[in-house]
Parts: sequence; C-alpha cells; structure tokens
Amino acid sequence: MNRGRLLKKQATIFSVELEDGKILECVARKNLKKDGLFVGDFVFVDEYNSICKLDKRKNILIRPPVANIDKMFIVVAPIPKPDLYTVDKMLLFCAVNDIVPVVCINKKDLDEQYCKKIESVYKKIAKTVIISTKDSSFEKLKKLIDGVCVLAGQSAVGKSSIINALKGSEVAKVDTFSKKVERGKQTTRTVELYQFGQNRYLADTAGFSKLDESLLNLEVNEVKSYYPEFLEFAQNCKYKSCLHTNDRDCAVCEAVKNGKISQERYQNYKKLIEVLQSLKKF
Ligand SMILES: Nc1nc2c(ncn2[C@@H]2O[C@H](COP(=O)(O)OP(=O)(O)OP(=O)(O)O)[C@@H](O)[C@H]2O)c(=O)[nH]1
Ligand SMILES: [Mg+2]
Ligand SMILES: [Zn+2]
Repeated sequence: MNRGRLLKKQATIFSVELEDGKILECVARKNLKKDGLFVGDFVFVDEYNSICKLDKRKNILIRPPVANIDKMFIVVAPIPKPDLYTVDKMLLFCAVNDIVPVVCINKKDLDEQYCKKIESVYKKIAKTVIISTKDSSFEKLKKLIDGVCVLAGQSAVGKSSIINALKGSEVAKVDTFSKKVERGKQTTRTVELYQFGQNRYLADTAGFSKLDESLLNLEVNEVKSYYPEFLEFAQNCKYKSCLHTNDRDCAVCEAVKNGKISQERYQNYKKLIEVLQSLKKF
C-alpha cells in the first residue's frame, strides 16, 4: 500500500501524488464514500490503484471542500465591495483550525489607496499583501506558498486569475464580473491543488459569500480572545468576563470610540456575538 496526497477530484477519478512524487489516477473503493474524500487528504492506494483508506486529518473546510489546510489566502479587492464580516469569520476559522491566515488584497491597479486602507486594518491581525494580477506584484504571493494553501474569498475577487498569473498560463477559468452576475453563479466549481514545488500547493476555490457561524465551533465568551487588538484594552475592563458589547465601564468600547480599534471590526464582532448567542437558544 502506498500513501499519497489527493490533489484533484473529477467525477469518479482521483489524482493522488505518492510520496515519491509520482501522480496516479485512482478510483475509490466502494466502502469509502466518494463525497467523504477531499483534496488535501492523505490516502492509501492499493496495487489496483484504488484508494482503500483515508488517513487522519488536521482540519477540513466544507465550502470549499479541502482538507489539511496549512495556510489560507483570504482574498479581497476594491471591487466587488469587500464583506469584512466574512473576512473576520475566516480569520477566526483559521485561528481555531490551526491555519495561517494571509489577507491578500488584490486589484491594486483599480484603487491603491483603498487597498492600503484595508491593509491598515488587517496588518495588526495577520500577514497582509497587496497585489494585482495585472502587473508583477502577484509574485509576492508565490513566496508565501507553503504546504496546502487555499485561496478563499467572495466571487470575482480574482482567485482564479491569481492561480493563472502564478502558473503563467490559463489553468483556471476566469469570467468577467458582469458575466458572473449574469450567470448568477461562480465560475470555479471544482477544487484542485496546483503544485508549486515540493510540498507547496495552492487550491483555487469557488467564491463563497458567507461562512456559517456554527462552523466556527466557538463559545460566545471565547471569541474576544481571537481579537489581538482588544488585548491591551481588555485588561482595564471592570469585569473580567466582559464581552465588550456593553458600553458601561468597558475599556474596549472606549478604545473603539477613540479610534484605537477599527469601528468596522468591532461592529462585526458585536454582530458575531449576537448571532452566536441566538444560535445557543435553539
Ligand atoms: N483590474 C483588475 N482586475 C482583475 C485583477 N485580478 C482579476 N481581475 C478580474 O476580476 C474578474 C474576476 O476574476 P476571477 O479570477 O474569475 O475571480 P474569482 O475570485 O476566481 O471568482 P469565482 O471563481 O467566481 O469565485 C475577471 O474579470 C478578472 O480579469 C486585478 O488584479 N486587477
Ligand atoms: Mg474562480
Ligand atoms: Zn469590556
């Protein structure tokens, strides 16, 4: 039996990279649910090129379906208008699941000032990089590919374009923004790990506009600890268990008022707390 990494899944055919670098086209044994195998998974392949066993996973993302993720490039752009609530949830998802987040701000050719504004919010929280697929600045991203990496983010931010730019050819399908709106769905629908050297993979994924709060597996009172910018102020809150959602005697609320914490991050934090509280009621 050979162990390998699942790189691609197309109908019933799976591409598996063995530990010696050889790539096999495999099918899955009947006892393994086809839908239960994700790209990024480590699997065991028998002498008939059948996948017979799934190895233990470090983490899993359901939408898009990728397993054992090491790094997530959270892609945003001036157009389409960024949904920073989802960006924050993605950052939380990374923190909880042992994934290194990188906020990748694309399309700097459209509005560099705006890209810098987004960067100023996120550079305190994660590594950030400003790029464009229209000039050579996308090369900055290549150096950051390490282990299994995924490009995540809203539809039309340029994830497939980034893959194509990095690969230097049209490996992933790209549609114009207006075409996407017309079709009312994403261009990218399959998941594949593209290789960028030994143990360096990047997955293009279909854009997803929301990340279910329930997937975060977080208790209401745990969330605040994932906001590093709250820390220095939280120490001065009157109550130790302060959720920082109520003005009275809250040093974090005070810091928001004084512009020391991003308004938008804070409002989205409050929104998340509310959603998690309402989930608990059911
Ligand atoms: N101006 C500009 N346009 C870009 C840039 N990168 C991508 N685009 C354009 O943005 C549009 C959407 O790009 P895609 O790569 O298909 O976006 P996507 O994130 O893969 O979208 P989904 O597959 O639907 O999730 C295309 O028209 C691209 O040409 C960039 O750096 N600058
Ligand atoms: Mg795409
Ligand atoms: Zn507080």
